[in-house]
Amino acid sequence: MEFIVYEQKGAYAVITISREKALNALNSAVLEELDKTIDAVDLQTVRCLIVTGAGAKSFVAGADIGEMSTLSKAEGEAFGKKGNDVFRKLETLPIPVIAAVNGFALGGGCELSMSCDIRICSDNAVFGQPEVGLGITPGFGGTQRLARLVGPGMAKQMIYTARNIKADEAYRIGLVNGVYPQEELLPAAEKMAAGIAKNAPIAVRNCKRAINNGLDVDMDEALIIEEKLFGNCFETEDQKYGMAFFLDKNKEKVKEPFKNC
Ligand code: DAK
Repeated sequence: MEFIVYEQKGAYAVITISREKALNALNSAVLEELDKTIDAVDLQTVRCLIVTGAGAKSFVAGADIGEMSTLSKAEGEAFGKKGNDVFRKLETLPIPVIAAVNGFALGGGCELSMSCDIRICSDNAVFGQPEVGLGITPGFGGTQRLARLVGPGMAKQMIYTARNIKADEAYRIGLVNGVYPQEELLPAAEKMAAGIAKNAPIAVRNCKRAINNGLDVDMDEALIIEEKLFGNCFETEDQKYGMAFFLDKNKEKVKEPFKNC
């Protein structure tokens, strides 16, 4: 891999997009490598994933404008599909994904962060969808995911004006869950990932599915999705162990790690 660093740290793993000289902009090669890296995540042992960018300046400064500038209509569609497919793969990955946004998250970078379950950022982070200033629309799901995350009014304002927002504003509108000094960002993401990884993995996965799938349908259908995934937990060893541990009044007993089965 030239542009992706993948590191598994116990029960969680970190994907670092590493094309620092172009502020980690996404060209076809980066997207291809990201795709292969996601496919290779060992879902038996990795219970949470972190996505971040290399360096202290940028998460991802968007799709590669140089590469895009010469695309034909057909090539543009193929490029858009590649990005959409990779981002959707991340969004529907069974395990939770945390975006640790360590600087610029513009265009495709903002869209990449929005395909993750949770976003936290450094205090120098900048978010924006600058596409209309380049003569295009957001093409990696920005019109859809931003409106779902921050509401249509705020999403429309950000997209129509192409105005970038800083970390504090991203926090205020609910685009990110927390803001940290740069050097504390990755440790905070890792602490969160380790905390998630400690919980019953099948239950966590079912929560992700219930929330994601439920948001696409009406409340009656959504509650049925939840019921089925709730019921599914009762076929797991982890549910039996988790509840038995709670009911066991022996305070000396130490909780064992969940077995993922
Ligand atoms: N693409 C390519 N190179 C980029 C880049 C980008 N998005 N962003 C930065 N770079 C490169 C710069 O060209 C520069 O390269 P050198 O000149 O050193 O070779 C290097 O990174 C450092 O950048 P700057 O010198 O500009 O650094 P500054 O600190 O002065 O400025 C900046 C940082 C982030 C404010 C600035 O670089 C900037 O405005 N970058 C562009 C941000 C942007 O507009 N991003 C959105 C791209 S549009 C589609 C699907 C998706 C998309 C499109 C179509 N289809 C469905 C077909 C997505 C579109 C986008 O993401």
